[in-house]
Amino acid sequence: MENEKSVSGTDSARPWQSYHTAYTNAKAGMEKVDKDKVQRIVYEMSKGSKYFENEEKKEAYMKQKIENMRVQCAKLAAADLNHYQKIADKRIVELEATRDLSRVWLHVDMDAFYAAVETLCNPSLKGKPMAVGGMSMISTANYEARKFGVRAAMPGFIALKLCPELIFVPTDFKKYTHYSDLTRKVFKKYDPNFLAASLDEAYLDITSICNERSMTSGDVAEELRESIHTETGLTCSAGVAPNRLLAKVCSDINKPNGQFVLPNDRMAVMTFISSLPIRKVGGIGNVTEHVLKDVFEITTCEGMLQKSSFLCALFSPTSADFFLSVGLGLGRTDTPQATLRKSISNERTFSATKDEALLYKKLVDLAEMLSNDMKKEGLCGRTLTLKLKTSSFEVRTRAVTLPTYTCSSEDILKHASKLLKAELPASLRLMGLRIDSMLCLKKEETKRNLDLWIDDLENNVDDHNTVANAINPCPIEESSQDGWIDSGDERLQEEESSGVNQNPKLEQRLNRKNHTMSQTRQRKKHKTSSSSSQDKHIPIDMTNCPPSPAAPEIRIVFSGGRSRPRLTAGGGNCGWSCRRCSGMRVAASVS
Ligand code: DCP
Ligand code: MG
Repeated sequence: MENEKSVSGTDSARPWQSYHTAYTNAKAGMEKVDKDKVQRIVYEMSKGSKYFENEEKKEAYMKQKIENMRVQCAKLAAADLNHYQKIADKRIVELEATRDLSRVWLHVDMDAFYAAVETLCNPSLKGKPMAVGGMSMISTANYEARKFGVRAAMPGFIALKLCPELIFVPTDFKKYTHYSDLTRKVFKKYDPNFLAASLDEAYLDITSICNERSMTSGDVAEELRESIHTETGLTCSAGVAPNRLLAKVCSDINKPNGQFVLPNDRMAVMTFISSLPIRKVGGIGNVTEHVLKDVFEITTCEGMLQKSSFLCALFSPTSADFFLSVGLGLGRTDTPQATLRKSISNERTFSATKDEALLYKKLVDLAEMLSNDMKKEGLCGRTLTLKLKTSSFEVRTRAVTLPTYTCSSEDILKHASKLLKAELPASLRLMGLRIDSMLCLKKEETKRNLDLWIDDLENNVDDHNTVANAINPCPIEESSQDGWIDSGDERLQEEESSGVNQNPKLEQRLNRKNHTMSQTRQRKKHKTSSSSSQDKHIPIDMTNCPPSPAAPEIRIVFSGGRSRPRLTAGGGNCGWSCRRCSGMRVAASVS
C-alpha cells in the first residue's frame, strides 16, 4: 500500500511540488488555476521564512506519522484483518441503523463574504481582482482574484506576486458583523433555531418550512437566497441534504451564487458519497487526507468502507467510527434546540509586534467582541483561553478557570490581561480568546442539557472522550477568523483530532500469536484500549505544531455532591488546548 510520491512527491528539480500549505489548497473559484505555478511561487516566496520552517516541521511530523502507520499496517496478518473486518462489518450495520432521513438541512454560505461586503460599499471594485487584508495576511479574495490562485490566509505579498493587479482593502469587522446580522434575520424566518457557524455561514433545519408551505427543499433554498440578496445586496450559496455534514459539502458545489440539493434518499446519498474526495468533508484536513491516501490509498469517501478493516485495526474506535460514518454519508441531524454551544471564540492576525500597548489594545477589542457575542446569545462561560501565535509561528494557549460564570467584557479582559502579561515580552502575530464551559441564561432546556452534561462527566470521569468532548471542539484547519465558533458539527472536528491508535498495546495485539481470543475478550480489549489516554489522544492532525513533548493535563475537580466540575486545560501547541496536538492527560479529583 505504498504511494510514496504523494507525500514526498519528490522531484528534486521541482521541490515546490511537495510543498503543500494552506496557501496552496484550492477554494471555490480556483478550479482553473495553474496549480504548479502557484505552488512554485508560494514555495519560492516563503522559502527561508519562519513560516516555511514551521511547515517543514509539520511535514516531517506527518511523514513520520505515515511511516509509523505503514509499519503497523505491514504487521497485520490475514487473521488480524479478518478479525477487524468482522468488527468493521458489525459497526457499519450499527451505524447504518442510526441513519436518519427524516430531516432536511440547509447549509448557507455567503460568497467571498468580506470581499463582497467591501465591493457593495465601494462599487468601483466590481469586476477587479481584490483581496481583504494587507501585506502580512489576507482574509479573503474575490472570485476574480482567485483565478490567479489568490486565497484566504495567504500573505498579501505572495498574493501580489500571483496577481500584480490585486487591490487590497483593509478589514472592517463592524461592516461584516452588520451584514452578518442582516443575513441572520433572514435565516430566522426559515428556522428560528438556526445554527450560526461563523459570520457568513449557518445551518438551517428546513423540514418544517418545506412541509408547512408544501415547497420542495430546492425552492426553499432559492427563495432564501433571493431573500438574502434583497435584504443585503449580497449573494450566497446553499446546500441541501439529509444531514449537516452533507449539507455543508453541497453548499460548496455550485459556488458562487448557486445551490445543490441532495435528496433524502439512501441511494442518492451513497452515490454522492461514492466519488466524493475525502478532503471535501469537514473534519478531514491535510494530515488526515495524507495519512488516508498514503497509507491506505483512500481518496474517496467510499474508500473508507472498502478499507474498513484497516481503519478499525489502526485507528481508535472513535476515529474508525467517524471514518465509517463518512463512508456511509452520515452526519448530525439533531435539532438545534438540543445543542448546547460549548464555546465561543475569536482571533485576529496582525503584523508581528512586540509593542505591549498595541497588544493590550488588541486584547481589549477581542474581549469586547467576545462579550458581545456571548450577550447576543445569552451565554456565560467559565473557562477562558488566550491563544497567541509568536512571530516564529509557535502557537501558545493559556487557560484559566474564572471564579464565576461571566459574559462581562471587564471580567474577560481582567483575566485575559493576566494571562497575556505572563507571556510578555513576546513578538506576536496573532491573538485570540475563547470561552468554554457555557451556561445559557436564556433557555431553561439548556440548563437541563447542562445537567445531563454534568451527569455525563460524573459518570465518565475516566472516559477521556466524554471529558474532551465536554471541554472543547477542535478547530478546523483553515478556520476563518471567526471560524472557531462551534459549527454544530464539532463532533466531526473532534473526530479528526481523536487520533491514530498508536497504543503500544496495538503492537502487542498485532504480534499476538494466538488469534483465537474469544469475541468477548476481543471486544473488551477494543473498548479498554479506546479509553486509554494514549489511544485517544495521540494526534492525527496538527494545525501548527510538531508534537508536544509534555502532554498538558485537564483537571476535573468535583467539589462535592452534584455540583459543577471545574475543568482546566493546559495548552497544546496548535491552540485552544485541542486534543489534536496536546495529547491531553486527564485527571479527576473529588474535593
Ligand atoms: N476568513 C478569514 N480568514 C480565513 C478564511 C476566511 O478571515 N482564513 C473570513 C473572510 C471570509 C469569511 O471569513 O470572507 C468567510 O469565509 P469563507 O471560507 O466562507 O470564504 P468566503 O466567504 O470569503 O468565500 P467563499 O465562501 O465564497 O468561498
Ligand atoms: Mg463564504
